[in-house]
Amino acid sequence: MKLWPAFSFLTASLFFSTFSSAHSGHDHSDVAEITVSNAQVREFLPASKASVAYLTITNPSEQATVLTKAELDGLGRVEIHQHTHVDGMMKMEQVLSLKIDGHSSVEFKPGGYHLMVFEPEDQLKAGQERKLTLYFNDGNRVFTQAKVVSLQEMSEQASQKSKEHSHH
Ligand SMILES: [Cu+2]
Repeated sequence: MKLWPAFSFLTASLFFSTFSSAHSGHDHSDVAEITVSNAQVREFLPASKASVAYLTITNPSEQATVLTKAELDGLGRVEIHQHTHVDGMMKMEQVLSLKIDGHSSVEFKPGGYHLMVFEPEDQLKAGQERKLTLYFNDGNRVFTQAKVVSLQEMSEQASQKSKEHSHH
C-alpha cells in the first residue's frame, strides 16, 4: 500500500513528540496510580488469527502519561489499534503510543481504541483470566487481570451499553 510510509512516519513523529514532552522534567513524587478496569479479551473465532481486547485506563494524576506497549499472558503479540475514517471507510491502524491526559481516562471499545492480540500459545477460553501488562513511557507498568469472554458475551455487553446511552 502506497500510503503506508507516510502513515508510519507520522506515527513515529507523533510518538517522539509526545515522548519528549512527557519527559519535560516533572516531579514524580506525587504521581497517583494509573488504574485499569473492565479488561476483557475475546475468544479467538474459529480460523481467526487475531482477536480483540478492551479495557479502560484512568490517569488520576496531574500529568499526562503515554501508553507504549501492552502484553497479555500466553499471547505472542499485542498491538494497540485505533479506528479511523478514511474516505468514508472505517479502517484500523496500529498506534505506537497513546497519550492519556491528566485527570482523564481512555475507554478502549468497539469502533475506537482496542488491543489486537495475535499468536495464542494455547486456546483462550471464556471464564479464564489472563494477566495484562501495560507499559508507559515513564517506566511505569500496570498489571491487571483480563477476563476471557465469548463473542456473545462481548456483543451483549456492547448492546447493553448502547441502550444505556440512548435511554438517558
Ligand atoms: Cu485492530
